[in-house]
Amino acid sequence: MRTLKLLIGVLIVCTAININGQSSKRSSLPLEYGAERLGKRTDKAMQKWRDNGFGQFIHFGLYAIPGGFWEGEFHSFAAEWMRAEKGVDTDKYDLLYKKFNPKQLDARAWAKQAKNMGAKYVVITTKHHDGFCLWPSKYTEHNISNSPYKKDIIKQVVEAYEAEGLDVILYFSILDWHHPSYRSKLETEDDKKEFEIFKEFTSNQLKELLTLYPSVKGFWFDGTWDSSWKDQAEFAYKLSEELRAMVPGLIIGSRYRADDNRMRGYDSNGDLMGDYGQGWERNLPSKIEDVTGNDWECVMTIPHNQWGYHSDWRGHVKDSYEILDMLARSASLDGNFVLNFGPKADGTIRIEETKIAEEIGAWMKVNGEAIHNSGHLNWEKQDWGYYTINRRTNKKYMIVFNMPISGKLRVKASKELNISKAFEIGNSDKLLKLERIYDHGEYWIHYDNVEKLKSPIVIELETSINKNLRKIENTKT
Ligand code: JFZ
Repeated sequence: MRTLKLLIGVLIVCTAININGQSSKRSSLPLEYGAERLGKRTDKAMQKWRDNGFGQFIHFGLYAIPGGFWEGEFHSFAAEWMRAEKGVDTDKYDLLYKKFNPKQLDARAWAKQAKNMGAKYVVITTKHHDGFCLWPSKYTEHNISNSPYKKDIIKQVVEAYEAEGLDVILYFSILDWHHPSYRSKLETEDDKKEFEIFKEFTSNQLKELLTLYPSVKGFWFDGTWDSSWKDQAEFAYKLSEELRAMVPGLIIGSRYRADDNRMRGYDSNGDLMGDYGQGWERNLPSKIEDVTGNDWECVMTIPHNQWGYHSDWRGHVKDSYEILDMLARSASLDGNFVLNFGPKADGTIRIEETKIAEEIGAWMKVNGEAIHNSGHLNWEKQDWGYYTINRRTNKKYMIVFNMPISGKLRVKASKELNISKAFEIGNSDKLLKLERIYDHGEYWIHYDNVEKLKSPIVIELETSINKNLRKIENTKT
């Protein structure tokens, strides 16, 4: 009897420890295919991705030919979705490959433009939902080598961008409207049989891409929302392991796969799957808590919602300052920002995008150090803009988008630091007036050129350890 009591007692204690142990970590349903890890990856490849900060997206494919108009009719929805639009004959659409001939494509010009814009990586569509491949895939006829253009576009892009020192990430849509074995739902035995064929095709294509372009840094997966794919937790997980083994350091975002319970993005325990949050599409977090301690990336269009080329951008089209604001906000919240370009069917980049790339580039040339390698500084946010801190140099920046008409900028630093100097980036000779509100870590910076201001400025702050802090803390009690 006594031993039984003892046993029960021990059991209760153990259970309590177990419960406590778990609750201090997270809710933890046992998952075979949940998050790969908790928290950020710490390896060099991921560090590089994080430090890159700013990328370019390219959506290029057959959809550039209709460019938002099907047989003369305007379609307002995303141009790259044309094949799925009402009234579009899919057989006719698929025959567009016979006209795909971007003769003026100059991948080196694209790469130079991206570099001058300040981008450090590119994400390029190898295959979008329409299934047309920009590389000569062995596994489908529906690829670039059967077009009049013939030449491998992915190879050109990889070579050109890498020659300019940019990293390349391959966009790949799992969803494939062209492949006969693709199914969105697996309702019958036949569906399941066909989808097995499709899974093998997908695996083959992904391995083919890494074999042909082993220098790429990752995959940007899309088209993973159908229930047929959500059923494939084990397959998808194992496939990603095979791909990671082929290219050490390979980066895969959270949009790739589902867990044991068909949850995507975050697994059933609420933990991020993949290496970074991929859910910030045309949308940005507003505070650091929103990103739950993970790496993340925002992908953004210049017009409202057009990724592929649309010849008639209607509605609000963002200007370069709006885009820079989003880029700065992303850096300030520890995320990457990727700006989309949709080249024309001839392979050139439209004038509106070129203008934006040049304007952003001009600003980045002066101020890029506040973006690249830079991340969150945990000082209380002020209405004038964003703080960033350079992870390499520890330099602190104020990216000022909303300069008050008074030119007076409030700064609430952490009490551990003194701000000793404030100056506009690249102008360290001309110190800005710095008013210190004694002992509160609070400052006012006076910017006296407000009427001449033409674009957002970056103010660099020099700080030193506040030696008086102990004294201050002691006098408080
Ligand atoms: C997808 C594609 O359908 C689209 O054509 C484009 O390639 C874009 C980058 O990705 O669209 C999505 C995917 C996910 C969300 C929204 C649009 N989402 O998670 O909100």
